[in-house]
Amino acid sequence: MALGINPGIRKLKINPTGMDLSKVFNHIEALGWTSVNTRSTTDGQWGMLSLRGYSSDPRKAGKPAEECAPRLANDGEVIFTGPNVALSKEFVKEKVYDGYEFEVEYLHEGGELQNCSIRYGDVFNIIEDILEPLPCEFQRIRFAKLEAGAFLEPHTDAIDQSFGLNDGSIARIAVPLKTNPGATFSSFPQGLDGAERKIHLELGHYYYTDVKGWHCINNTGNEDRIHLLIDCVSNKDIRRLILQ
Ligand SMILES: O=C(O)CCC(=O)C(=O)O
Repeated sequence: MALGINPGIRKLKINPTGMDLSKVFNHIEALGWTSVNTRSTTDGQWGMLSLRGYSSDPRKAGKPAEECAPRLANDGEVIFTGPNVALSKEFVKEKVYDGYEFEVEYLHEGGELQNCSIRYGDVFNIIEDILEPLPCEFQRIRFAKLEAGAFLEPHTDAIDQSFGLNDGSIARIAVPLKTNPGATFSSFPQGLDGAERKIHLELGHYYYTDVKGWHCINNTGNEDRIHLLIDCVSNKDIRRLILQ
């Protein structure tokens, strides 16, 4: 049975992490962020660095276009007609992502799922402690930076069919590693015409974020916001943690 549950955003009952991550941030700055341009961000305002993904190169945070195969929308409309179309930036931008301008290279990463070269470096060992309470295997694990003053306008990641809570689907957990009160995550559980549910994700806590639904993020603070985005492979234990 497909799980029709749409929990939007939920705080998980896991004790928040409270470690000093300054060495991690310094190291990431030295390695450099990979800029992901969207319609509302340019020139590194939205940046990624990968610990696990489809390349050993931490700068390659994308996933295979095959994850975004053909499917039908509820009203019967074909909303993504095949992997090759993912290579058309225009189509992805205008027709599929509806507001989220994915870079072609970002979407079309071709390798096997693997740990990136930096994952077990001494500096990042500390991140393993953050992952430890999550009872599941992992797909991609990324640091994501939203610069001070930047925002991602409302979008859905529904292009990626792997999101969900059924066994084997992907549940995204976000853990704020650096944040400020002006950093918010908004979800629109009834769609864009419905109410906006805006919350600040607290430092070190774990949040399930339903990125298949409409959402946007904002950083009106004076400091960058850095989240660890953990793509969990759903199973009954992680589902229980999310839905309890
Ligand atoms: O950083 C986040 O929590 C969400 C990022 C986001 O909007 C996305 O990956 O689609």
